[in-house]
Amino acid sequence: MHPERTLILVKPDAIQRGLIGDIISRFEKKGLKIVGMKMMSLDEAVLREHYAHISDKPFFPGLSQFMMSSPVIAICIEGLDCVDAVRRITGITKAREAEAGSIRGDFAMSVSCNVVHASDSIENAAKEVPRFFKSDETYKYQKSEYEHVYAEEELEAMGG
Ligand code: IDP
Ligand code: MG
Repeated sequence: MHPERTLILVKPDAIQRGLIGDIISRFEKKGLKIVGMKMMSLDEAVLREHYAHISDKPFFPGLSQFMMSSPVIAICIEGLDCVDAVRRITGITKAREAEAGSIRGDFAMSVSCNVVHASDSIENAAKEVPRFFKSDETYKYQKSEYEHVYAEEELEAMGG
């Protein structure tokens, strides 16, 4: 039971399709805290780094073009064990097979245009948040709904 931060990118297909609000709303309604959010354009250098694990795949140039086809919305989210929680509500990569109720399951059909990125592990989240957010672009604040989102011992694990 640990407080964590994770990175979301609302991808260009979601920007084009008017899904920004719906996607952010899913994270808010889950009880997660948004601690950073901005629109930004990605370049090849950041995409090569961010997608290093797939940069040798034949689909990588197309994926890169897609990710640069419009700005994205970067969101830093905080919550108890939230890396895993956010991956669960994101759904699997191939969106047309993603579980109904997940963001990809409800909003997308493609393996590539799958509306959101979410960090896949605590280690990667720790690298990805600073890749997209300078230290003064994320915030610490009290969220009054927390007393209804978490139990006492969970609030203590969150640091009060
Ligand atoms: P993830 O986003 O579910 O973590 P990754 O395997 O890390 O999936 O791949 C990163 C992104 O690369 C995917 O979200 C998707 O946009 C794209 N991608 C992954 N596999 C394919 C593929 O087979 N064809 C085209 N694009 C892909
Ligand atoms: Mg991934």
